[in-house]
Amino acid sequence: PHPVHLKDYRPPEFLIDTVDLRFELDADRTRVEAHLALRRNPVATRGDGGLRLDGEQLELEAVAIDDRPLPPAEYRVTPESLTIHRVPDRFTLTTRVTISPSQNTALEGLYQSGDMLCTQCEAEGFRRITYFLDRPDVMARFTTTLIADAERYPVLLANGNPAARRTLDDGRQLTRWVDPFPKPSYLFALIAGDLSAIEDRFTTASGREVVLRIYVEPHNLDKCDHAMRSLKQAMRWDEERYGREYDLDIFMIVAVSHFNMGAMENKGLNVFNDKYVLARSDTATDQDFQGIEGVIAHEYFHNWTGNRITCRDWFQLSLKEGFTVYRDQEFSADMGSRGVKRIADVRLLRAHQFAEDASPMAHPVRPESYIEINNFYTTTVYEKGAELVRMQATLLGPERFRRATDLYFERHDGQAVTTEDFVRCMEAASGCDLGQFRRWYSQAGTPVLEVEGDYDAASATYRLRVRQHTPATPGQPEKAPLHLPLALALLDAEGRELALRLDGEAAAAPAGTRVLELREAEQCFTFVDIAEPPVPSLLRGFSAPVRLRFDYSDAELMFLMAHDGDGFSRWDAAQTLMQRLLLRLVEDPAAVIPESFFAAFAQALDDRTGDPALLAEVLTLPAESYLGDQMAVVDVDGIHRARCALEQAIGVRLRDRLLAVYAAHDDAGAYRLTPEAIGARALKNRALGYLLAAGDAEGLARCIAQFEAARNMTDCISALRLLVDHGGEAGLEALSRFHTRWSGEPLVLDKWFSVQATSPRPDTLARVERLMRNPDFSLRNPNRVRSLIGAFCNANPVRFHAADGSGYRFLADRVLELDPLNPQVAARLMRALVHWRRFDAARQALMRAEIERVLATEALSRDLYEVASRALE
Ligand code: HT7
Ligand code: ZN
Repeated sequence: PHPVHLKDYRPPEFLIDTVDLRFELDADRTRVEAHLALRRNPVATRGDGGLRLDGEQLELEAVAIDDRPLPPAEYRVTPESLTIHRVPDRFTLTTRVTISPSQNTALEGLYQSGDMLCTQCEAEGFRRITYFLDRPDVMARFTTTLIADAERYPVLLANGNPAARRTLDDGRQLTRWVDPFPKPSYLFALIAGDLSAIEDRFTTASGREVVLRIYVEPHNLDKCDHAMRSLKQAMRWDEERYGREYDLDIFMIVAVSHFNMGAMENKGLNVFNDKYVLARSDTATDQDFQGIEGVIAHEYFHNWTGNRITCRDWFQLSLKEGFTVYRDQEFSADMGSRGVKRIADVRLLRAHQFAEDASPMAHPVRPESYIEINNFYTTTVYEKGAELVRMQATLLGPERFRRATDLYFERHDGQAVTTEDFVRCMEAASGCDLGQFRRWYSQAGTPVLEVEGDYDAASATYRLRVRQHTPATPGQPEKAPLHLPLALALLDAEGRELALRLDGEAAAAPAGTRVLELREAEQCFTFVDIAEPPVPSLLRGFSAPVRLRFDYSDAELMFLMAHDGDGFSRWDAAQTLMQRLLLRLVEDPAAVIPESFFAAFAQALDDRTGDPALLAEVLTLPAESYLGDQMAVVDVDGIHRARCALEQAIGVRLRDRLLAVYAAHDDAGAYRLTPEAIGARALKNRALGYLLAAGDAEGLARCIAQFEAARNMTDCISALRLLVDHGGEAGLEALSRFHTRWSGEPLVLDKWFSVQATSPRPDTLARVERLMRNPDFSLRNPNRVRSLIGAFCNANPVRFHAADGSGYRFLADRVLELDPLNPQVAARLMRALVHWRRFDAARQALMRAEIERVLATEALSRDLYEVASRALE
């Protein structure tokens, strides 16, 4: 397979003004007739006079230009294209093809999910529906006519506003949708099914009425309220924070059970993995509810950042994804607890994006080449991309950032643009020079900031020396210094923030957080009038996506953990402290856990005034994978042992406090989804976790009682997980009861699979293999694949990395089985092996052998080939 390069981008030779699509829908054989109004692009260089359209897995029946049917000599069909040898400068092209949704297991293009038909076109799925210029810089106005059996598919949806509906003479139903906004083909969508909807209305800031509908299978109608609430909140928020109104008469969301990713922002018709729509307090956890709020908002926000203004080419993916993730993060921060949201986002970034940067898959936020674009929907493009927008917002400040986004929306509405266009707007509206900042888009890798602090009592100054460097990544051995905001405060002995004045400045800035701008490989900042040695609170709010090194003493970390006014930094201090202790225990299992650590933990547990959600985060040990990321060679077993030992020690030493915290936050009342109630559940379940890790009998009794009495899924699944990991027979009994109770709810069954797949019990792989044969398991459902195979390989390090290589063999076998069915999901699973160089020699050899075995297999998909081959680079 050949790579595509950013440097080869050329404007399209033809543009498409309008698209008229007519579908005769049938699960086995759907006919698609397309009328495209094409014209030569005046700004493109003229080619050989012909027209090449993308098309895959299409059976071509007829092709005509301006109604003249073309004989086969005038065109050529390959498995990937239709080329018409000679075309006029302006013409209408008609094609008729047939496709088979029921045979489409890749879930790209038009496919069957349960009993309904649905589409997924991003990035290049539209070419599996009809011949087209399937690239994002070709924006056209679409009209879609859907014809289908009225009983099987009473609901027929497409993008835009409804325009017609009638019954045909043969009894079939016809529905027409017109989308007045030009859009790229990847935003096309249609749905056909026997669906029910909840309906609401939204009045936009300028007074237009919009109908809102969420379509689901009828039995799920009672699980849509949270999604609808989230949608309305997102619509209001986008008006208030960005001045963005919705633009069609109707906004629709459809939940489908078979879906490769989370959701898709098709114009006016968002299609969702049902996991991100359906929630009732007894079936969905607090995390599920928060996930729905975030994803509903994310897809809605795409209407402006992605749809009205789209990407020129797929290298610019972060233009829409980075910005939209930033927007959804800020939305969720405003809806709930800002500090806790930031912690969750940074946890994700450090766990996945930093690891990606340290792997052979490392790439810049704007990649330079790809074989299969589906492999570049990565945490670097999404989450690091969001950090780049966040840093620009920090550097500009809120007012100038708002002016810059206003300019972006005004200047580029209706266009397909680049990340460069975005940065230009940031500069033009603010006067900031972001010349050096642009490097963040093209330079891969996680920068390291090494900071040293030096207090001089005689001159009452505090000097910070900051050095930055970025480790080499594949294909980028040399790195240049980056422009970044370093937010910090200096704290006095009571934890108060000092007023800061840099040497040479006329006046001190008010006490609080101050943002320094870094540009050089090494920079010094001298603060004056500092009466006593301060404790620096660095990288507040995680102001830049870097690894910070500062040689804090344990006592300083405990001080920050207790006193830092920035919630994020308080959590981060606790993480660093626990990480340090855990890594010491990995080196030396007999190392003594200092009394001061238990004291700090106890002090945190005793704090009844703070935000329980934040406290739950502070009291959470760093994940095994994150600890591994801090080691030169990941010691899988040592890390697991150390983490279990520390959990157990906390459970034993702080037993009474943990029981008290549990009792204080065990709310038997009605389920509420407030930040306080969510925080209380998180905290009590954290406390319970430590008690069970310590084998505490009373803790176990509480856990069993919680499982039996739970009326919400958060408490139920927390208890189930603890019982499976620590409860012996009680765990087996609980699993069986859980399965019986929830056998009719696929999303809840996914949890049942995951809990078993992520258990550190020694027999987990055997159990996972057994579960593969369970009648509820299917390789054709991506949610099920992720809940069993994905969970085992990505969230159970100690069992996946078993020293005998059984986990690696299991993964490679599953990937090879899955690849012919669904390459996108297979390639994603394969990523669990790409970090092979981080492990000891024996594991490296075993992982490498499995990657080689995959690569040696014939007829691999482009998706899987690219991941497997890059893994060995
Ligand atoms: N823009 C979407 C990305 C996407 C996708 C979604 C579902 C299935 C396959 C997909 N390929 C790419 C999702 C988003 O970021 O909003
Ligand atoms: Zn997105």
